[in-house]
Amino acid sequence: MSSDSSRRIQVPDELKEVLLQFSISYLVEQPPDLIDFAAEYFNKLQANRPVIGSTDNTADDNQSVNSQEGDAEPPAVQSTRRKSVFAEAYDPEADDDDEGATAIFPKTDEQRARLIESVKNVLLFRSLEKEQMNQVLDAMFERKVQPGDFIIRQGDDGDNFYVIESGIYKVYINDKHISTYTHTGLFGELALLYNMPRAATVQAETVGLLWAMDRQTFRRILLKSAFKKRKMYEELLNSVPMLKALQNYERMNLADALVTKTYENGERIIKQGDAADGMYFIEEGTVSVRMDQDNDEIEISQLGKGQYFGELALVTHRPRAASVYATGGVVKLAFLDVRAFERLLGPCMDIMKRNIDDYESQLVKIFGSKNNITDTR
Ligand code: 1OR
Ligand code: 1OR
Repeated sequence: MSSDSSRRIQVPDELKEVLLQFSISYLVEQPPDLIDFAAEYFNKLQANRPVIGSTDNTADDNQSVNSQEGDAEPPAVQSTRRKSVFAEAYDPEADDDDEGATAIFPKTDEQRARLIESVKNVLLFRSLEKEQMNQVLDAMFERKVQPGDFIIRQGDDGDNFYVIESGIYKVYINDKHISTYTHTGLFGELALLYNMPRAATVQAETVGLLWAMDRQTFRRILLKSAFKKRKMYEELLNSVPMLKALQNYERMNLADALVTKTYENGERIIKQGDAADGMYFIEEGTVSVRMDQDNDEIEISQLGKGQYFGELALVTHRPRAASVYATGGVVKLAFLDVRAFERLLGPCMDIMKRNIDDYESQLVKIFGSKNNITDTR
């Protein structure tokens, strides 16, 4: 980089994370035009900024992977060194051995707790579903390091990706010290992401603990999951009539903001009277909507795949108007938190309000009177 050997480049974690997220978005989307894609990506990131970079963000906001359906071409992330970075385009369909054997490294409860703590702030992991997260946690293994150990050598083939639990690690490029990790962060992802030789050498300065993940797991689960999640929500969101009011682009934004939650048969998802934290789209299964009535609950509606609920309290800023339970087996929901709701569903507001008017007329039919569910509108 610089010929001035006294100059040390500190690489902020945020920069790495942002570039990594961007790269993954690019790889999973493979848009035809890189620059258009990048412009749109970073504009969106900026528009969603209130949460970016603040100390403790919620998963969905931090996770702004990206949107836009195809337009773009080859990129230039880290263009100073990896010119052919995207030569090997990621083809998740060709990578269809993902259900195959992923290594499992048994862990004690204590180890698992430490691992969870270590990966808590890794954005890349936040887009994982519970199931995938578990696979990833299972596949990670602990590595103790001693001062002076070389974890990665520049130019080698990429084997593992590392999350730091503790220790100080120095990064060298062409024997020049360019940055240091102190007890936090991740490294070794670039070679796996781009299928390129290691870009730098990483050496432990102190004793330390790392959590490693092999290349296959990284690509099969982390990279592939981002792609799959997008596809999955794309289909779900295309099947929700209300969301036709959104542009494709906006729907993809929405897909990025969703978090999958699963509930067992009979489990309560929403409790009438509670404050609202978000709304739900039904990916799989059915739910029963019930209202309190004379110390009992009566079912007022059943909802299934492609339908949504929990929007009413967000629109009216009132407590939950009804309780909602999982019925008929496991229910898989896509949860949208209130902040993302307000940011992303503006164009659907009129439709939601019309549907809410329907609730009111149903209410009159069922209970013979208005039950105050929407009267603050
Ligand atoms: P890797 O798999 O290539 C070496 O193995 C790792 O060092 C690399 O992934 C990153 O995780 C980490 N350039 C390249 N790799 C870096 C850098 C870096 N800093 C840390 N690593 N920098 C110099 C860029 C010219 C700093 C980033 C701006
Ligand atoms: P929420 O945030 O108030 C409960 O949490 C959710 O149940 C509510 O949003 C709606 O999404 C959903 N009346 C009120 N809420 C209903 C109704 C409903 N149906 C589903 N929800 N009615 C049923 C209309 C077929 C009218 C009341 C009888």
